[in-house]
Amino acid sequence: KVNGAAKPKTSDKIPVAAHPLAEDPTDIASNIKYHAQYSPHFSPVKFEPEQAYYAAAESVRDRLIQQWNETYLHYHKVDPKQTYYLSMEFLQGRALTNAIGNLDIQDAYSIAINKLGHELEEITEQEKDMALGNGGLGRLASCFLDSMATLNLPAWGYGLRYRYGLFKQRISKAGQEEMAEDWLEKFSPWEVVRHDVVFPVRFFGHVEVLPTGSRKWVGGEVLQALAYDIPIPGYKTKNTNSLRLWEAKASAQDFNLFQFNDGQYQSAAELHARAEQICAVLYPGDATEEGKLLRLKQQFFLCSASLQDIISRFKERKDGTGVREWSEFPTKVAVQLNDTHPTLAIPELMRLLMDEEGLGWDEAWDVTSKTIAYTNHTVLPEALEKWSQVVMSKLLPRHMEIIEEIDRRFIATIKSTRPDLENKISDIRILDHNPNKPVVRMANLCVVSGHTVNGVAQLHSDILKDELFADYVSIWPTKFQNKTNGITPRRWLKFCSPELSLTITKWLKTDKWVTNLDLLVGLREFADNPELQAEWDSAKMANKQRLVQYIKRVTGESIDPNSLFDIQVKRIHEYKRQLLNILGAVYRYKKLKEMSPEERKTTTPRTIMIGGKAFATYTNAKRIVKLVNDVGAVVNTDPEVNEYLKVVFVPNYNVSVAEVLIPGSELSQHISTAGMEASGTSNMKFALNGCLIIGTLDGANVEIREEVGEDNFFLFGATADQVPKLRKDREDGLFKPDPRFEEAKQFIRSKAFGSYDYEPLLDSLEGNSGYGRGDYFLVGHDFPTYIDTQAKVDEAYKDRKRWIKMSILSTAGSGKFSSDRTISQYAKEIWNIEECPVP
Ligand code: B1N
Repeated sequence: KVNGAAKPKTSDKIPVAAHPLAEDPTDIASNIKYHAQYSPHFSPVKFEPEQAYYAAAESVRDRLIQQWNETYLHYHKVDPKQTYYLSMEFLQGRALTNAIGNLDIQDAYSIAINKLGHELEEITEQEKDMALGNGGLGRLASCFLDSMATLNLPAWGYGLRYRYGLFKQRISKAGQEEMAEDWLEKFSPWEVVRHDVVFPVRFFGHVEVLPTGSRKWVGGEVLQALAYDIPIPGYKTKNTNSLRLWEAKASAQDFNLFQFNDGQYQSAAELHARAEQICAVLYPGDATEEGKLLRLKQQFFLCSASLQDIISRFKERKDGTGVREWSEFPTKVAVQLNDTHPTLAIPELMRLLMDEEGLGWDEAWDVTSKTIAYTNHTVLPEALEKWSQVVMSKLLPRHMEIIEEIDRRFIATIKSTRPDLENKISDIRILDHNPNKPVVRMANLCVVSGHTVNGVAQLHSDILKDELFADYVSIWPTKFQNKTNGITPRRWLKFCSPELSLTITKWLKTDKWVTNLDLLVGLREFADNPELQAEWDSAKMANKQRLVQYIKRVTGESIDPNSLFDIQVKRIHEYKRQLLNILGAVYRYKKLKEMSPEERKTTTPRTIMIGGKAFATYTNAKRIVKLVNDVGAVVNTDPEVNEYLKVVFVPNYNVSVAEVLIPGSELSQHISTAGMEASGTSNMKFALNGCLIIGTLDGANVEIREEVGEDNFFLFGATADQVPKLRKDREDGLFKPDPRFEEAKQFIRSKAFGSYDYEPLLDSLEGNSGYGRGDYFLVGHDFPTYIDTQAKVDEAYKDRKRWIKMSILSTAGSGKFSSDRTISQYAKEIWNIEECPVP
C-alpha cells in the first residue's frame, strides 16, 4: 500500500479528465482523479484511502446518474403502474461495492484503483454504513429495493433521512454503551438533494368547516419536506430506481429576524429547531413501541410528503388529454406499508383526495382501499402500535376525524351484514375506547382499509389468519396472503463471498444463478464429489480466515480457523434467546473443565460468536450482552480449555460486519421460542452461504428446513402449537427442570464469571417473574434438547466429508429465499405491476 507522498509513478502519468462513462481502467482512473481535484472535499495535498474512496464513489455515481435519469424519463414516458414502498427503516449498509458489482465494473475499477496506488478492498472499507434501520425489517426493505431494480420494476422506496441512524455499540467493563453514529459526518456521495421537490407538512391546528360543507385542516405549524434521492442500481440492468428520503426544514419566513435582532436567538429559530428534531434520530426500538409524540410526527411526515409526491407524479403523467380520472389512481399507484409504522398514509390519502382534490367519501375510500396494502412483521403484543386518541386529535385533528369515520362505517357494515360478529366488534374495530387510555389500533386500521394483508413466512401468515386476524378472515377471506421473505443474492453471496461464488459458477457452468437463484439446486448432484468438496472447503476456509483477521482487529482475540465457527447475530431480545445460547456455552465450559486432558482432545473445538445490539432501555437484553462478555473473558483466558472453546462477543453488529461474519460461518443459531420470530432473514443468508442451522420450528426456519432437507438442519425445541400449554404447565408448577439446566444456572450463580449481579436475569427463567410469568420464553423447556442437538452437531463436524456435503446442500436448497422470488410474488399477487426495462 502506498499512500500520500509515496504515490507510485503510474499514478502521476494518469491525466486528470472527466470520463463519466469510461470503460478503460486508465480512463476510469482519470475520472477518479478528476473528482479528487474538481469535486473536492479535502485539502488538495492528500490522496489517502479516504480521499480515494470519496473520489471513486463520485466517479461511480457519474454512471449511476446517467442510468438513473434515463430510468426516470423512461418511466415518465411509458407511465406504468408503480409501487411505492413506504418504510420508516432502510438498512442499506455500504453502497460502493454493491454499485460496482451491480454495474458489473468490478475488474476495471479494481485495476483503475491499483493504478492510483490503492486497493479496491481497502478503499471500500472507508465507507460508513448507512444504518437507517434497526434490524430485519429495515434490511428487508433494502433487499427489496435491490430486487425491484434488478427485476426492472418501476418501484420506489420512501423513507426519512435520519441524521443519526442506529447507534454505535461499544463494549466496556459495564457492558453495552451506545453512541450516536453520524453517517453524514463528512457527507454521503450517494445522495442527491432535489431542491425542486418540496412539500408542506402540517402539524397541530384545527379543522374548519367551509361554506360548501367541506372540511379543511388549517393553522398549527407547517414544515417543509425536502427530497434526497439515493440511486438503487439493478444488477446488470440499466434500470436504476430511487430511494427517496425526506428531510424536514423550516422556511426563511419562519425565521423571526425581529426576535433575533432583539437577542432572542432561540425563539427566533424555534420552528427550525423543531424541524431539525424530526429527522434527528431513528427510533432504536425494535419490536418495542416508544409511544413518543416525536415518533408519531416522524411517521406522519413520511406519509404526508410521500403521498403528496405520489399524487403530483400521478397528475404530471396525464396523457395530454387533460385531467385524469381519480378512479385511475389505483391502476397507476400501489402503496405498500412496511408494518404499521406508515399507517397514517391511509387517512392522509383520504384527506388529500377529499379536502384538497374535492372527492366525496365513497370515491376517496374506493381509491384509498384499492391503493394500499399492508405487511405485518410481528405478533409480539408490545410491538402492535396503538396511538393515544388524545395525542392523535391534537397533532392530526383532521386525520382523527377520518379515522373515526372509517371506524363508524366499519361497525355499521358489520352490524348490518354480520350479526354473528356483533360481540366481536370491540376487538375488531379500529378505536379502542378504553376509558383509561383510548387508543387507535393501527393494525386494525390497516386491515380494514387495505386491499391485502400479508405475513412474512408461511408459519407467521398462518398465525395471522388463525389467531391475530381470525375474525377479519371471516369477513374478507381473500384479503390475507403469505409472502415469505427473501434476501438479495448479490450482496449476500456474490459480493460478500467471491470465492464461494466462483466455485458455484464453475460447477453450475453459469453465473445465471445470481438472478435465478433456483439454479443452485444444480449443486445437489455434485454434493458428494471430492473435487467440489475440496474447492468448497477451501472457499469456506478463505472466508473463515478473513473472519479470524476481523475478530483479531476488533476484539484482540485470536480464534482458531480449524474450530467450528458457531454464530448468533441479531438484535438482542429475550424471545430470540441468546440466553439459551450462552447457557449452553456455560454448560459446555463446565463439562470441558470436568474432563481429563485426553478426553478434551476428543471434543470438537468451537468458537461461539454472539453479536447484536440491545435497545438502550431494555435491561435484560443489556444483561445478556454483559453475560456473554463476562463468560468470554473467563473461558478465553482459561488455558485448560481455550483450545477447545472460545466465546466471543462481536461488537457493533451491522450490515458490513454481517458481510464478514456470515460467509465465515459454519453453524448458526436461530433458536427463538416457536411462534415468536415472524420470519428471520439472517437464517436465509447463513444457509445460502453454506452454513448449517441449529434452530427451532419458527418463522422461515420451517421453510428453510423443507428446502435444504431435514438431514441438513439441526432441529430442536417445542413447536408453536405446544407453546401455550407449556406456558400454562409452567404457571401451574408442572414443569420439572432438567438437571443440566439447573447446573448451568448454578454455575453462573457461583460467580464463576465474575461478581456482576446476574440474579435478575437468571430469575427471569424461574417461577413467577421475568415477562410477567416465569420463563415466558421457555428456555428451561428447550434447554435439554438444545444440548442434545449441539452434541449431534459436534459429531457431524468430526466427519469432514459429511459436513461439507451438508454445507453444499444448504446452499443448493436456498434458491427459494431470493428476494427476487419474494418481489416477483408481490408484483404479481399484490401490486399488479409489470416490468418496465429501460432500453
Ligand atoms: O421483521 C423482519 C422479520 O424477519 C423478523 O422476524 C421480525 O422480527 C422483524 C417495531 C419492528 N418485526 N417487527 C419489527 C421493527 C421496528 C419497530 O420499531 C417493530 N421488526 C420485525 C422482516 O420481516
